[in-house]
Amino acid sequence: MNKYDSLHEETHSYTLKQLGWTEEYTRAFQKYSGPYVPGRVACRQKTVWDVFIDGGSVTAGISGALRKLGRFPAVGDFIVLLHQPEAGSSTIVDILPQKSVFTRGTSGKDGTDQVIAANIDIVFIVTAAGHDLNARRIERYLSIAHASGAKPVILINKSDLADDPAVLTDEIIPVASGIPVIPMSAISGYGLVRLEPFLTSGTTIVLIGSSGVGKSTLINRLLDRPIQETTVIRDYDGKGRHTTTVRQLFVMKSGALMIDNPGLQRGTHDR
Ligand SMILES: Nc1nc2c(ncn2[C@@H]2O[C@H](COP(=O)(O)OP(=O)(O)OP(=O)(O)O)[C@@H](O)[C@H]2O)c(=O)[nH]1
Ligand SMILES: [Mg+2]
Repeated sequence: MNKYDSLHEETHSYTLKQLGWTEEYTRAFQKYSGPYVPGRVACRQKTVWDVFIDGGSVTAGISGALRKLGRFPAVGDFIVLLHQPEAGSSTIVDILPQKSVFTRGTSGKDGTDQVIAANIDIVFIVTAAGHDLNARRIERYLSIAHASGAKPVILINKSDLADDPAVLTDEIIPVASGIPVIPMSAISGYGLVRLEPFLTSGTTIVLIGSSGVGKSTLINRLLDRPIQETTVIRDYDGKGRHTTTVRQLFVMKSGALMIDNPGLQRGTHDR
């Protein structure tokens, strides 16, 4: 056994196709056979990755070769896994070509963009009624979303706190250049019906936005499993607020795949 031994193995009923796998990935995977299986990264811990495979999930490490190249799989990446359950070991040995890469938009110390998630179809830019609602901030998120190649949609959450939810969109529509702007409430359910066209099976959606706008609350509402499933990845900060600390991919009731994110920093130029 090596130090990247599988830490645990769980079963679920999702096929790779339900996890967003397409013919393109089948072609890219063709050169692998034998003990290799394809998978999709659901969560990156510090040095291990939670990976969905056909019908189950495993915790895996990465090969020395990937590590040397600095190629660390991101949430949403489709990967090649050297899966040897009899040896209790699972190692990610390759990352399949990415259809889109969603980055923070700023370069890291080593000059590489910080990848938020890979293979994203739609970006839900989440803001909320109240002090987070700001056209400059939305413009900044839109430029990151456009650079990724994924389709953006703007959600104005907590519309239950506004006297007139329709008015919430007034400041945002002028900067949205035709992109849908949807006032909604993850708590009351207002406007959720307008999300349904985007929540199709196998579609991958990443949620971005400031801390506290309700990204995790929305995911909890749309999840196919009980809310408790998400509590393990959320910290309680003692002030009555939950904060996401780990980026993670979840499967929704509708079959859509949603990636929850820790809140992004509010930019200094937003106001
Ligand atoms: N009134 C109201 N409160 C909401 C709504 N959605 C979320 N909240 C509340 O807003 C707070 C923050 O919600 P979270 O879902 O943890 O926010 P988040 O965007 O995931 O925050 P981070 O994980 O820190 O990025 C919680 O107290 C929620 O109950 C809503 O539609 N209406
Ligand atoms: Mg959260």
